[in-house]
Amino acid sequence: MPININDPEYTKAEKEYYEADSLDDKIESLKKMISLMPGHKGAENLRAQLRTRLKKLQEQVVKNKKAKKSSKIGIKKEDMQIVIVGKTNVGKSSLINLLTNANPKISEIEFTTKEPIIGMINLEGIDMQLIENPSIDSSYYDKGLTNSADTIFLLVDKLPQIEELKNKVSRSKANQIIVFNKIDKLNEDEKRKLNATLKSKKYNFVLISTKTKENIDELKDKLFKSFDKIRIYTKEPGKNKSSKPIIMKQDSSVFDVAEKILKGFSKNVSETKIWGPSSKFAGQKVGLKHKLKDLDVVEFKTR
Ligand SMILES: Nc1nc2c(ncn2[C@@H]2O[C@H](COP(=O)(O)OP(=O)(O)OP(=O)(O)O)[C@@H](O)[C@H]2O)c(=O)[nH]1
Ligand SMILES: [Mg+2]
Repeated sequence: MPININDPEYTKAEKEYYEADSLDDKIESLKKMISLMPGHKGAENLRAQLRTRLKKLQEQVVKNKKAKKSSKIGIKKEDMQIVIVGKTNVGKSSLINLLTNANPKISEIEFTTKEPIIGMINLEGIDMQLIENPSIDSSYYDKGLTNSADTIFLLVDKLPQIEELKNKVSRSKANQIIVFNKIDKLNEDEKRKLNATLKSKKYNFVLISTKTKENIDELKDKLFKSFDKIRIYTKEPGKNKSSKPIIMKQDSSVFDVAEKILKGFSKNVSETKIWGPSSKFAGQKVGLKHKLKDLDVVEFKTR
């Protein structure tokens, strides 16, 4: 039978418990609640219930720690980590399933994912991990995972969720991409309006559907851009550009690319021509200090 506890301290702890957005905070407030419980017999049942809940949360902490450890195994230094954050049922598992080799359970039942799901994806030659963080409004959510990400997808299927998520991840320094899912449910007019609203807020966003695979390429493109890397094609005089770009840091110069592909022999370069976004015209001759942009093509003539 539910009992009424009139202690304002207890009520405060209980409120903290329900509002806590991390496991640690939940455990703290639950411990406080237990310590503030009245000692009489009528409260025995409730006390037992709270203790069971506490035990479950503590077990989850151990599990999450294990999952986190395994998520770090085998990551090469240049690898990137993307974490999907969102409320339950927005399609986090569906997105992992679509983009990576992982096959998590997808279901209309709430809180299906109870521990982080890790999938691998290779984008433009960069290996990266895409991780589903369990629903942000559940005790399975792992704040640390979000905070260590390079980029986070704030995955939503309704507008008000955006501000809610943004508030909850305010401590993370990761790049943020708002991914609005399930647009297959909207008609053209609704899509246009949604697009205009998100634009007016100056969000970095993309509208997708994991069901129809709409705009998934745009999502990948936005993801690549969030890493602050640029793709540079190289070419030899009289030949076509390389089929695969080399990946360089943002703000790299012609010198950096020459050093990388000529393995330190940039002094052998006698002439450099460029095509693409950083050139004033196709085939422009530039010096070694010239700063490159994403998708430039660089041609080196060596002596
Ligand atoms: N119409 C439509 N339904 C979708 C789309 N993406 C996912 N769903 C459905 O939404 C429900 C939830 O999908 P999940 O991928 O399991 O969602 P989740 O965010 O991982 O949910 P939890 O792990 O339970 O928090 C499932 O019934 C999916 O089939 C979409 O693009 N369009
Ligand atoms: Mg899931």
